[in-house]
Amino acid sequence: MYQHNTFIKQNPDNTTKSILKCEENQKIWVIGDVHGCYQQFIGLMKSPLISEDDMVILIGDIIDRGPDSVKMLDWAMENVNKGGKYYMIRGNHEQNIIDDYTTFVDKQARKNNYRIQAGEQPVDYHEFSIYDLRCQYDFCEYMERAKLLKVGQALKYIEWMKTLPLYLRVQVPDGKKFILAHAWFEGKLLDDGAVRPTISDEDILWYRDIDCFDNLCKFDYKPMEDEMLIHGHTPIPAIKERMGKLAEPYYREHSINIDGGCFIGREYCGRLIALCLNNFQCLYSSLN
Ligand SMILES: [Mn+2]
Repeated sequence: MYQHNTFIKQNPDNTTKSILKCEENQKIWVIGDVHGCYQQFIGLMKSPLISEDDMVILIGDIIDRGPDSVKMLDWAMENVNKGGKYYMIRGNHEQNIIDDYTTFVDKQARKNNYRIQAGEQPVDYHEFSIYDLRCQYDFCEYMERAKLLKVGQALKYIEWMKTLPLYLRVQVPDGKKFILAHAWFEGKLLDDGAVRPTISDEDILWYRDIDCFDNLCKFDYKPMEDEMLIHGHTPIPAIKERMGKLAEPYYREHSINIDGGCFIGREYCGRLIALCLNNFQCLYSSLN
């Protein structure tokens, strides 16, 4: 079941006017789905091509599948939105945990109400096992591995994930604008320069442009023409025409997929991608 109540609305009209701009000498790098591949991510960040003043934006899904979800979360909480260098948008994997937690709290709060009505003491459900969150992916296993065994210990991560926006607009010095969203975006540019999404929050996080045979399919949704869409979500090595080739960004007319499928490993053609929006230069993780 999908919960919409936890989504961030940029404002009551659901429009976004703000655009993240970089300085003349600054570059903007966008990083594809990291999925717990902390080593590859840190390796990529050490590249001399990413200068100290550049901006780095993570496209969502930093957790699950790969080996180091909790390390990646600790890193992101420490760095994202601090000092204007690192930014991140929300992926469907972050959303899943937010939803699992919301469902859990609703249920436990209801049970506590019954207890109170029956004259019993409410229980502190944050003391419950992390597995009571019934995560759809493998977040609980990663928490257990990091010896974070109680729901309460996941709370700081979940609250932080709730602060991540669903999409971001950015602009490079030559004036080119981009929309960054985890899976897809379709929107309308309004007269006052604001953008309003014309697809659901769910589609922004989940939409896939390949069919069940891994063929690219026609868009149900057209990306905006004035602001190129940068997205992740669908591992490029899974796209039929790219199978057997080391992952590189997938360019379409108004969109670029940068999910290199890092977690599947290099032997299956996965690697982490960093794309520079100023000049479309690419960097790749080199670890297995
Ligand atoms: Mn992903």
